[in-house]
Amino acid sequence: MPCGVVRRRGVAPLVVWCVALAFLSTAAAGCRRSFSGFDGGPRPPAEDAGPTDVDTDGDGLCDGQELSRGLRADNADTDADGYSDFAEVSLGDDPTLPSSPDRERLVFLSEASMAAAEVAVAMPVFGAGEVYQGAFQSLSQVYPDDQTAGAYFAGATAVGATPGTQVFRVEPEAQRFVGVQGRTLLVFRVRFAYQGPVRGCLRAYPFLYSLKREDGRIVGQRRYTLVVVPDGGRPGESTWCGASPCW
Ligand SMILES: [Ca+2]
Ligand SMILES: [Ca+2]
Repeated sequence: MPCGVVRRRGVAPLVVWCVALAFLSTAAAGCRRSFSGFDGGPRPPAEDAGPTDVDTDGDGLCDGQELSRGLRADNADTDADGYSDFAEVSLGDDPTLPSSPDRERLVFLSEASMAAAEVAVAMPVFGAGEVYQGAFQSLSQVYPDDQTAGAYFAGATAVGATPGTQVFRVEPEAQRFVGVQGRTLLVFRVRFAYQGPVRGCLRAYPFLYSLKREDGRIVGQRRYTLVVVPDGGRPGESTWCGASPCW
């Protein structure tokens, strides 16, 4: 026990040390409460966080949540990066950091009939003749509607490898590379198509693309966010969908 380390130096240092440990423990517990969120954790107590049923800026995040996270309750986009506080919190991004979310991991899909989007996913492997197969997976729904990225998923294909000579065969529709030898970059294309009702506001859905070896082991994984954008709009100009009641 750390307290024992200072016991030889007298009672006063021991008390100070223990009080400090108790303070830090309490502070850490408070932080865990504040940042519990869409993983199903409890809301912070009202007396710690402020109003829990008022959403002054209408972004979907209650004033109490905004204050407990150091966000502006009167501004839907605290860091002015075009992504609402509620969207960033729900996706696990940092609503106080303009460089978050990572723009390299966003896929934009227009909310218009026949609209399509795609992303190239490249993952390196070091093969010894094995089979590698890609797989799309929607992450659990964190935005307050009934959709996931899977609702817009239109298929994925294996498109090529670098160097191509180190792959025996490519099976595009099966998302599979057969007989991979040595250090090789495997490239897949993941496609989305818009379908469903027009909501006229931005929303975002996370998804994973994973690479499995033939023994079932996942050897690569990338996380992206599909951002559905009103026709002709974009982040920074269009309004983000909120939540009612606020979270
Ligand atoms: Ca709010
Ligand atoms: Ca933001």
